[in-house]
Formats: sequence, C-alpha cells, structure tokens
Amino acid sequence: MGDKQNKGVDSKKREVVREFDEFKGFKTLESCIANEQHLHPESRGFFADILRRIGVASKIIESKVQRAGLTNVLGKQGNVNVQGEEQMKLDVLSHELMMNTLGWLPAVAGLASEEEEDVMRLPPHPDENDTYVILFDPLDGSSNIDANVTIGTIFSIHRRVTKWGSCELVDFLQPGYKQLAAGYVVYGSSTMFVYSSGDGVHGFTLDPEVGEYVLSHPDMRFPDQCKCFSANETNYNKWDKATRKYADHIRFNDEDERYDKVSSRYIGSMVADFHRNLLYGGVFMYPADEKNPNGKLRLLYECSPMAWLAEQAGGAATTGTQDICDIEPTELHQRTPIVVGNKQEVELYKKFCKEHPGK
Ligand code: P6P
Repeated sequence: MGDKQNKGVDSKKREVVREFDEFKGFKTLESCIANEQHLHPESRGFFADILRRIGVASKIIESKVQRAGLTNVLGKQGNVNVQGEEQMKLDVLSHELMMNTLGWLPAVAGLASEEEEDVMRLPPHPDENDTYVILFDPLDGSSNIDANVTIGTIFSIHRRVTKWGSCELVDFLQPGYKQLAAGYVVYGSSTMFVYSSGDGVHGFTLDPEVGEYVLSHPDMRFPDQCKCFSANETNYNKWDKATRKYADHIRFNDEDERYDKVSSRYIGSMVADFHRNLLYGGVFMYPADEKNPNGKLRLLYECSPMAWLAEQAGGAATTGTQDICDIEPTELHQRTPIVVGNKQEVELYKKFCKEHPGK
C-alpha cells in the first residue's frame, strides 16, 4: 500500500499483526500480503490479488526459464519488439503469461509492457473497481537467456488517474513517486520475489519443493558500503566528462578508503545487477552516451520501479540532475539515464555532474 494508506493504520494493530506473524514463524508471500491487507480494514483485497497474481505469473515464468534448455523456448523469436530489439522466444512467452495472468483481474484497468507498443486497455469492470494499472518488463536481460545468465521480471503498480471507463495513456504516464508498489523477480541460482508497497522492501525466496515464496530477506536495505561498481565500461569513451571522472574516482581512487575494496561487477541484466548491489552495497549505472543520448533503459517499467525500490531500501536513483522518481513521463517507452544504488554513491554522481559539466 502507498505511504498514505499506511499513515492511517493503528500502529498498535500493526505491532499485534507483526507479533502474531513472528509467532507463526514460517512467513510466505501469501501470508505477508494477507497481513498487509488486514492492516487496512477498508481494503477489498483487490490490490492484494494483483500481488498474488504477479507471484503466480512469476512462478510459471520461472518454470519455463529453468527448463529453457530442454524445451524449444531458447533463441530468437525471429522479430524485433517496439524497442527495435531482437525478441527472444522467452520474451514473448513471459509477456503473454503476464498478460493472461493479470488481464482478467477486476481491479486492473490496463497493462503496459515493454513488448507491446501501446497500452492494453481492459474492458471496464461493471462496478468500476478497475482502480489500478500495471506496467512491466516481462523478462529483463533476455539477451542473456541462451547463456543461462540471471534474468528478471520488473513490475510497477499505479492507481489510475482517470475515473471510470476504459483507461487512458495518462493513467500510465505517472512519475515514480506516485507508485503504490513496485518489485522484481530475479531468476538466478534461486528465484526471489522482491517488492515494496511503501512499508520497506521484502525479499521472498521460492521454495521449489513447496512451490511457495518464503520470506527470506525482510526489510532489505542497502548496506553502508560500496562493494560493487556496475556499468558497461566499454561505453567509457562515449560517456560525458562527469561520468568518466565519477567512474575513475570510484574504480581508481586511492585516497578514499570507502572505495578500497570496490570491484567491477556487470551482469548485463539490470535486475541481477541491482539485486546484488542491494545485498552487498554498490552502484549500478547506465548513463547517457553518444549511442544512447537519453540512456538505454526505459523509465516506466525498468528505471522507475527500481528507483522507487532503491528509495524504499534507503538508497537513491538519479539521472545526474533529477531524481528518477520525479521525472514526469511523456511517452510510454521513453528512456532515461540512471545511476542507482547507495545514496552516498548517487549523491557523489550528482556532485560530479554539477562540478564537471560538458563533454
Ligand atoms: P548493454 C538488458 O538488455 C538491459 O535492458 C538491462 O537489463 C541491462 O542492464 C542492459 O540492457 C544491458 O545493456 O548495452 O550493457 O548490453
């Protein structure tokens, strides 16, 4: 739930629910979603249903990803998506799974996907419950699939701004700070569902024997250390001066002990790079360069949810001159430069951008 809803919740009640939950011990995504709903007696459970369904969709995607090498889902689909990028078979499959799993929920007015040019307007629900819109990148990092490298799903949930009937583009073009919830699923050595609905970031590991996401990382926060510098450094000479100086400062700085033990780590899958930095501390960046003057990554279903999560976990995210969550979107698939991770590293980048303008 967004911060606003949490303010009205009786903190005593929240403690009681949490104590009860601690007593129960084994916490799953389902029990945490249900607990969250209990804290909002006025809730009709529609928002909870959305989170549940995203969990279901991710388990189906996980089953396809884990067996990709054994079934005919590796390789290219044979066409390009709206981004002009080669679509992988698993991109299309994951997109369709997210669509089919979320598209029938009465509370969902519309969907937007990296794989679809326009928004998907769902039939207006007879009693006007269709309150939310969901944006998602169904399978981020998919170019890595054939090499068995970690990939992920990213999602962002907004309350619609139009009041009734079919949703409109304006319902999706909302700044990151207005998100009600955001999260990702990382399909790696284990599969984890990480999300926030405004009350901390919580990580759930899929127990394949039970088929349930089990709370394994409550209240995730960036540790106060910078262990990882994560960027495609082959773009170095295409970066502007501030970005090059920033990268040199972190990678080669001998005067600042904060960067004594920093290592370059780049997976080429934003979800995986972000997740590692959230656990170990560090900064991920895909800045603008001569090839991508507006950055490569998309604002609404990659950078905005990840930036909001970073803020919920005590971190930050910037273009260099503006917080990612403050950007007022103008196009569904617009791109943005991004530097995201520990607040100290993000603030340092903003400082470099101020002190070293120009190419
Ligand atoms: P590059 C994956 O294709 C992606 O969208 C992000 O997940 C990742 O961070 C980035 O692009 C990698 O881009 O140019 O380094 O291959």
